[in-house]
Amino acid sequence: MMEAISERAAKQFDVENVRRDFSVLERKINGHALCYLDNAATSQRPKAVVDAVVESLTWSNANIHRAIHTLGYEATVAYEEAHKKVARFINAKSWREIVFVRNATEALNLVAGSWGAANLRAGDEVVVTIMEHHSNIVPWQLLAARLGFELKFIPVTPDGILDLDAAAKLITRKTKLVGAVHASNVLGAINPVEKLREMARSVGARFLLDGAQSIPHMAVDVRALDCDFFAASGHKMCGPTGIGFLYAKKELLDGMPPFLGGGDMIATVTTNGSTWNELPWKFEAGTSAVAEGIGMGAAVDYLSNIGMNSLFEYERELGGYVLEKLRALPYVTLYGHKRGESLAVFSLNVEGVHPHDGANLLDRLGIAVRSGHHCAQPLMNVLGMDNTLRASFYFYNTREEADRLVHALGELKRVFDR
Ligand code: 7TS
Repeated sequence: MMEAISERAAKQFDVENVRRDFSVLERKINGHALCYLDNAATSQRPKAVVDAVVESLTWSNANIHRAIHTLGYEATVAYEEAHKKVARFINAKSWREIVFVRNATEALNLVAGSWGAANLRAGDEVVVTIMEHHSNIVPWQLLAARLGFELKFIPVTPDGILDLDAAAKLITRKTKLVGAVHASNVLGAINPVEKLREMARSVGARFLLDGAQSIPHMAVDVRALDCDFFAASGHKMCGPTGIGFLYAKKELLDGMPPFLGGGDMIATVTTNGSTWNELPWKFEAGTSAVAEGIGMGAAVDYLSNIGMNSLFEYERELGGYVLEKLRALPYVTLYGHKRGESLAVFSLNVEGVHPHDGANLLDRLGIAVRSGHHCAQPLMNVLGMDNTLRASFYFYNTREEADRLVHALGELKRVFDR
């Protein structure tokens, strides 16, 4: 039954049609058609997003929330509308729960710097997973050094999935926040976040999701997830760089102190003190990334038009195809993808080939992948790897591109065996 539904959804999705929205896919790199498999680092942007940014910069450029002239009004309305689009996209109760920031990193720093600094003290514990990107580790380490609370890590099993038995023991009455990456940027694993949320709730802890990798690929419903915080970057979901968002429940944002102080985030300022603007502006200090915010709104429109379920099914089917091919290569070690559901993100090593050399040779064949530690060194350490090659697919990738990757890995092996 699942098979049939999945096949149908994948058929409705017309990859050749969506590829036409991305001019960059027409590029030749070193004489080969570009095969872009570095989507976990950043996605490409469709024409609709580029047009929205250019349109804003060209025709409606003004500062927002300040001027009463026409351009100021247009920019203000469009920027606010982008918040509403993001709110609808993730099914937030109110658009005032959406705070625009620079990227997921800034969203996570906002949670630590505002909620964390106001609510954590010595004796408390914050529990995150060992799969976190550095951006959901380092802000907590910095704060722990100041406040004296403890940061603990949920381990992974040798299969590369979260160890929920260990999580159940680590999450106790001392735990004030449980934070988890929704989908891993290294292993592709989609984490059992509902189970973690239940553990967090059972001890009265807040629950934070790093959705930087999940939201580009799957339908996200923050009310169904019932998370307190959700962080994302625009540039991984077809939007511009320099823009991302933090979702947080309104009652939490209401009680949190501002993160940055300055223009636009205040209601009144006197020499004795200040009062804060209404949400979300209380957390958006200074002149906003207006065109980028509008671009992220256009990205959300674009993805909604495709349909996140149809996109997810297409990628699941493509990911299954890639997995089968990679597993058939005896000289490739693939990390993760052993149990549970995963995105089409494949971290691997080719016997006898350093990942940087591998990535370099793949680039000569027009194939863009990332090599390195993927900003997840604690995970790499426990899995016993320093560096990997990572091929991360998105909805505009095809089976032909997967075949090119597999063929090129064979080339790598042959070249380095010589
Ligand atoms: N969280 C996860 C899970 C990520 O994968 C990344 C970026 C971030 C947070 C931070 O996003 P930023 O937009 O604030 O930088 N991950 C990667 C990657 O895997 N390769 O390059 C960036």
